Amino acid sequence: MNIQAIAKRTGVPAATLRKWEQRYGVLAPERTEGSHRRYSEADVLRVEWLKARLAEGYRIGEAARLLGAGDDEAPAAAPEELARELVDATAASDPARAERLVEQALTLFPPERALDEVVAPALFEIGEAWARGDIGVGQEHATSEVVRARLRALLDSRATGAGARAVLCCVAGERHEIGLLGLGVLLQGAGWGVVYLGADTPVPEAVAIAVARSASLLCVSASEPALAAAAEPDLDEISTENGFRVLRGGAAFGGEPASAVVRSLPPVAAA
Ligand code: B12
Repeated sequence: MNIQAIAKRTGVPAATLRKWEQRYGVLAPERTEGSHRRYSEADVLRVEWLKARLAEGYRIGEAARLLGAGDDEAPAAAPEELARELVDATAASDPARAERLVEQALTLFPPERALDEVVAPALFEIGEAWARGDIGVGQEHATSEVVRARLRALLDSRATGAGARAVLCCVAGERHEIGLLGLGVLLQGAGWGVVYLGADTPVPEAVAIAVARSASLLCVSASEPALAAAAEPDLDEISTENGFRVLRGGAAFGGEPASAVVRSLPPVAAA
């Protein structure tokens, strides 16, 4: 689209868009042969994101820095580019940059896309690089912790949803909780009240909380096959009389993406 079209879509005047591009480097539209600017949908998202920051009281220079448009850092827009940069930031031991990239992904894209197209592929690649010995466990921890903290901050335990509640936990011994946190964010976005118990939770403890909170859903995550197998007897024992459904997920339970599972759930009012 041309500059008039993006100005109309976003409500930001054309002159301001040119200034943001020239002074702050937050937009990099392609040029036609006649040198006219051509903007993409990703540019629209960036402009809307910047507008939202200005409405919160940020100055444009500060917002541009948050977006990663520093002196030597061209702004990244496509999810696969952000994923690649997150792997690079990990290999370069730069958690501040990793944090900016995760923030960028979660603000520029809806949570499903940020999780499926940035966070999950980047962490997968980081795990592969760790297994090959190309990156150290400290570098992996630094980025995982940035992601974990950011997703945890998005979960609001006061948001009780439309009445339907989901209790989320990892099985006993299981410390891989990022997938479960992503699931929590998506469930919350779909209107569920999320009770997040996190890593390493014995199944009977989670069941007791699900009963006490009258939950409709108990979501259990496992990445390590041995830990999933150890939890199976307790999971099999859960009575349907408790009134909640049990969802198993994570690599050791088939690894279906949380986004697909959340999409397949009935609307929350009916749950
Ligand atoms: C980050 C990470 C860690 C962190 C976790 C930090 C945290 N707070 O979560 C720490 C450092 C703790 C860790 C520890 C270990 N890790 Co680790 N880790 C990873 C890594 C790099 C990323 C995992 C991740 O977060 N992925 C992103 C999320 C989004 O994906 P996901 O978990 O699969 O979740 C998706 C779906 O499965 C689904 N989902 C998940 N849960 C649920 C639940 C429900 C109900 C539903 C519906 C869906 C769902 O939704 C998500 C996507 O939408 C992977 C690399 C890889 N290739 O996976 C290795 C990896 C999983 N780890 C591995 C290993 C070996 C370990 C350790 C044994 C290392 C060690 N020697 O100590 C320990 C085990 C710790 C334990 N007891 O759990 C291996 C596992 C090999 C195996 N057994 O198959 C991997 C594959 C690395 C590798 N390439 O070898 N790890």
